[in-house]
Amino acid sequence: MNALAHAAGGSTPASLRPFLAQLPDSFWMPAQASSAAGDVDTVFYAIYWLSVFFFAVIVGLMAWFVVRYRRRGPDDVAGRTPSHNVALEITWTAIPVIVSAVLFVVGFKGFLNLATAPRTAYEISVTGQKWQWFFTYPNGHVSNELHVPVAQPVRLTMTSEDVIHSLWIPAFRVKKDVVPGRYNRTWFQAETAGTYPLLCTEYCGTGHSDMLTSVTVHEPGQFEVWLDQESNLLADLPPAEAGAALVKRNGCLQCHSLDGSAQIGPTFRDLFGSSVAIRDGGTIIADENYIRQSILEPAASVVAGFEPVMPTYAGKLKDQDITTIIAFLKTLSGLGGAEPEAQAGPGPDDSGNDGAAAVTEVP
Ligand code: HEC
Ligand SMILES: [Cu+2]
Repeated sequence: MNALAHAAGGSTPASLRPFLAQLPDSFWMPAQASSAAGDVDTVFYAIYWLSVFFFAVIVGLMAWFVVRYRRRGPDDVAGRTPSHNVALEITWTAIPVIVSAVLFVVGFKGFLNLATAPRTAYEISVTGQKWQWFFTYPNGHVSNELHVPVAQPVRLTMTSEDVIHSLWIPAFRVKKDVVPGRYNRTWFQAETAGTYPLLCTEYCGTGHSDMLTSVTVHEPGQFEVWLDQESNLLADLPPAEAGAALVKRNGCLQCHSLDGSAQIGPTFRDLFGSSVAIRDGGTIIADENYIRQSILEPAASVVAGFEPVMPTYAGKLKDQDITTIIAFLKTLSGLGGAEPEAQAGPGPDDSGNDGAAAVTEVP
């Protein structure tokens, strides 16, 4: 498979299309794809059928009494009715107490189970950040989609860079808040290989709903193969292609375009080597150091006309990654030597590109 397509392919909406139709789903519920899903659904359906039962009994009796004891004429006077019945009152207190106690015990056991990962669990760190997820595997590999082995407990240790997020994998019946300044944990054991949606259920900010990605459960033995391949994927590619893959994979394109149009952030087209107007006044030549600083400390020099909303990638992108991204950005302004036609026809927002290029290009 083409390596670039491979790197980008997983995040296409196509992999999320079977949102409700991957395994045989029930009327209410997505597929049960984890070891906890069956228990969670049992409690759900117990509460559901209990509610249906009592709804039918109470509303049915009410309707029947309305008809049966209706006033039949002007002379129909209400008779004396008992105001007290100890046996009846004990019954209608005891039954709900027993029912809720049973539900509490079953629910609490499930809650403890979901909160306590087996000691042998495979650990993946999760970081929520406006507006995407980062999953870090024990070998240091970082991905935007979650990949896990089948039939093996996986613990997620989760924190947030900014606001409260909430990680939800409906098919696993797993949901937990991801809070800045602390580590929350959850775990699951996926039972059925496949791809399932993973989303953020925190809806207090504009972009949480964009935090829709997927969890891929690999067949036995395939997870290690995947991790190995992905971790070495970039090392095997020419730097500019590896940079292109990283830019896609890290969500840069949510805010930056490649075609010259300004989005939430400035376009990458013809950025390298240009002179950038800074909000606090002055201009900076977009050389390697400027790009590196923009990625690690975005607030250090904010581009005029844009808001300082870019998240820092410090700790997420290694120096090697940044070097490949720079190599990719060079190809977008014709300075990497890969696209001579870009040099011939610079973009409309080109600002002194050619002059700066000669000064800043470093072999
Ligand atoms: C949430 C939106 C967002 C994401 C995601 C994002 N950026 Fe940005 N970026 C911005 C904004 C807004 C600016 C302009 C304001 C500033 O300089 O901080 C910017 C500025 C930049 C600049 C300076 C651009 C210039 O014209 O001078 C570079 C380089 C850059 N980003 C690279 C990246 C890379 C690489 C990634 C991915 C690893 C990325 N950005 C992810 C929003 C984003
Ligand atoms: Cu979120």
